[in-house]
Order: sequence, then C-alpha cells, then structure tokens
Amino acid sequence: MRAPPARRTNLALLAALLLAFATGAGAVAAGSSPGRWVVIAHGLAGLTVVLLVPWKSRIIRRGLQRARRGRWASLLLAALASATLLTGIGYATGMVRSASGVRGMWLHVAAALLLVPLAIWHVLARPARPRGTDLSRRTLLRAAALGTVSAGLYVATASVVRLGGLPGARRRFTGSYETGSFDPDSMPNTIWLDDSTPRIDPDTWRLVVADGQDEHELSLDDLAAFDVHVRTILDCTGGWYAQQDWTGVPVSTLLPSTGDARSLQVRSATGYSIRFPVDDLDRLLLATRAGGKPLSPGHGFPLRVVAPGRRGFWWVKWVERIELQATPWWLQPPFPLT
Ligand SMILES: Nc1nc2c(c(=O)[nH]1)N[C@H]1C(S)=C(S)[C@@H](COP(=O)(O)O)O[C@H]1N2
Ligand SMILES: [Mo]
Repeated sequence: MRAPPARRTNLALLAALLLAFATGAGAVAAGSSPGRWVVIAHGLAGLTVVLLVPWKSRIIRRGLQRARRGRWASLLLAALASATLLTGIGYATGMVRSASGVRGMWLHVAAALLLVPLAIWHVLARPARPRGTDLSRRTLLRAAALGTVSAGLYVATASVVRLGGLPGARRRFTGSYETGSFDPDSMPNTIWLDDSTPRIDPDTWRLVVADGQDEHELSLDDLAAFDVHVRTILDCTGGWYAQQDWTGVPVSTLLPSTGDARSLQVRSATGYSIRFPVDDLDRLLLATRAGGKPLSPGHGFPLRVVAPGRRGFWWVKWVERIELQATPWWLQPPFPLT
C-alpha cells in the first residue's frame, strides 16, 4: 500500500491505541471464558499498532527535522510504546517472559500506564483534526484492509507459537502461565498494589458476618467445622495462574438468605475490600485451607475468598468481615485502588 496522508495514519494509530487500551483493561478484568474475545481483540489492536509503525516512522522522521518543542517527550512516548509492544508480544509468545526478574506482564502494564499521560499530551499538542472526508469509502476500505492484515498477522503469530511449541502455546485464554498448581507453597504471593501481609493472631481473630440486620462473629475454630472442597483456578492479572484444592465454608452457608441486598462487601484486615454481586454468593467460598493445609500468611491466613471465574484481585485475603448491602456491586472502581 502507498503511504496514506500523515493525518490519517495518526488518526488510525490513535484509534488503534484507544482500542488497545480499552481491551487491555478488559483483559485484566476478564476471568471467565467469554472474556477470551476481549483478550483476542487486545492482540488484534496491538498488532494493528505494529502495522502502523512503518508509516508512523516516516512521520516521526519528518517531525524530527523540525526542532519542535516537546520532541524529547515525543521520543519518550515512542520508546514507551515500543516497550509496551515488545513486552506484550514477548509475553504472549513466551519468547520474553521476564526482564531482570520482573514479570513481563507487569512491565507491559507499567509501560502502558506510563505512556497514557504522554499520549494525551501528544494528542493535545499535535492535534490531528478529523475531517468529513475521513469517512470516505476509500478510508473505510483502507481501515478494513488494515483490520484484515492484522487478523492475518494474528493468526500467523498464533500458528508460529503453536507449531513452534513456544511457551506462549501453554497460556490460559487470559494470557496467564501456569505456576504452582496443586502446590500452594510454590504459588506466588501477590499483592494488588500496596497492601502488605498483616500479622494476625488466630486466637483473637474473628470473622464478622453481617446480613444487613444483625451481625455475628465466628472464630477460626467455628470455621474449622466446615470442609467444603472446591478445585478451581486463581488467575492473577500479573500473568500467572494456579489450580488448587481449596477447603472452607461456602458464603451461602453463612448467609442463607440475601433479602433485598444487592451486593456483598468483603473486607480484609488490611482495609482492602471488594464488592461482589449477590448472584455470586452461590459460587463464593471462604477458604481456610489450600492443598489440605492451613493457608500460609502470604496466601491469606486465616481466611480468604475463593471466587471461581473471577480474576485474582477479587480473591480477598485476610478476610475479617463480610456484609450484605443494598449498594449495587458496580458502585466501586473497576479495579481496587489500594
Ligand atoms: N487483602 C488483599 N487481598 C488480595 C490482594 C491484596 O493485595 N490484598 N491481592 C489480590 C491479588 S491481585 C491476587 S492475584 C491474589 C493472589 O493470591 P495469592 O497471593 O495467595 O497468590 O490475592 C488477591 N487478594
Ligand atoms: Mo493479582
């Protein structure tokens, strides 16, 4: 294809980046298998950005010939975008899964988040104003061609990964690699943002169960009486997953009727908290054991959430209070803020 006008390349790149960012956030949230489409769309958006690189490089080279203010910020943006693409492709294929001990998925997300403010600045400082003719038949055909080529590139990459037996072929649909299944001791201890493992005295620790009217407390001994088993997968957005046998008490046993409640708030001794839709109650387990042994402090001793089909950040550790509330579950930030 002949190079399109710079303005259209820039608009296409902006569209691809917005799609990549939205689907990236979606991929982090996806826990059950319909979410696979979001993850695939994320791969397509990323490869579309890759396809636009040659055209964008020409624009950048021309731009660099004029000494404009903000060129260093623009170059930093380009570097972060490259780092995001390389870590994304490296992790997806399994070619580069970590760099100096840091998990590639973490680097991918960090680079993507750092580039957001720069990208916003760049769009404001070098605006490419859309025109009516941007929606001409010709542009739409070009966009369709671009989409088709990136789909082809996606299929080709996936085939190379599969046929070449690259580690990427063993990923779950979320993109995570298996780590420490059926061996809780070798499963990573993961903190969402800035939490830390609290010191909890099992003798004085209580679980407070609040049903909207009353509340009551359960000791660890009380909870030891329950031994419902659930085998399920914990899938961290940091790019690993593990299957374990969890033992504990179903939330629906502790809260048999939900009344008018719309959500269940689960709070950790650290203050970390998550709001579940009441429809989740049938599936939620409060686990005291993993692999038949009491939870380690890092994995949430004495009590943690097991939420089949939900990503790791829903699996609140060090639980000390569960409470039915009238508040809808979606009245919370899409991701925990601490
Ligand atoms: N209180 C609390 N619970 C938490 C977190 C946290 O930071 N604080 N991290 C969550 C995240 S991101 C994941 S992936 C799982 C990890 O569980 P693990 O450390 O037992 O592997 O715990 C979740 N529960
Ligand atoms: Mo996580």
